[in-house]
Amino acid sequence: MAVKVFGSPASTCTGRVLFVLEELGVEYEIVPVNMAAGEHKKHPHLARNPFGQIPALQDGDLVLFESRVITRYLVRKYGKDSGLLKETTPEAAAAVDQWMEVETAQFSSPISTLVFQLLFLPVFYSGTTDEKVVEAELAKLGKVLDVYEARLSKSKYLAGESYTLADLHHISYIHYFLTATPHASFFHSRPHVKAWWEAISSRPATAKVTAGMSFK
Ligand code: GS8
Repeated sequence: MAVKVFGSPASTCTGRVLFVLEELGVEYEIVPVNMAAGEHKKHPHLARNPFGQIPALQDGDLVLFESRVITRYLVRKYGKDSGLLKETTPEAAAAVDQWMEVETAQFSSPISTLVFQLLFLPVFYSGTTDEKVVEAELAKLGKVLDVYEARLSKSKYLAGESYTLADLHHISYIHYFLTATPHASFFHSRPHVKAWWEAISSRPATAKVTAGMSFK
């Protein structure tokens, strides 16, 4: 039976789950949750995610929420040998854990705020971008990307020489940041970050999912 993903292919967090399913070649079905109609805040979705957010995953009797937890589950269940978590030695696994944590703790906040201010707010909520917030978050993102530039000058991917979930977790927001904001130079002006993005965005699994990630 195919795995069910409750969400929307255009959503950043749903995308995170779809990238892994495509990487692993796991059969899946997307069950749309109509956020405009508030379906995410109602039964039956609240039984899947009590916080009323997308995505959620159903695999047989198991129901899970939190996209970064779902990705790890999928690798452990369907892709032990994929190298996406490098659970071969404690040291290799720690490198993946460290950069996954950096994505959550350092990278996600500024880039998601920027994508919200520059794309979601004007497009969905007819709001006005707050330029002061944009300026402050761009400064924070720049500092994070300086650390990435230094790291990626030493290894091709964040956790070493092979692609892992640490890289994959970044894709959704970078995709929207580059396609829907005027600040692509933040990534393109840092040569190692640029090469890293080119490597991860050109993977067939990435390209297949990002083709469906658009709000236009
Ligand atoms: C965040 C989910 C989330 O913010 C995860 O799964 O990684 N930490 C969680 N989902 C957004 C859509 S962005 O893809 C959402 O459901 N927003 C509606 C809301 O919060 O009401």
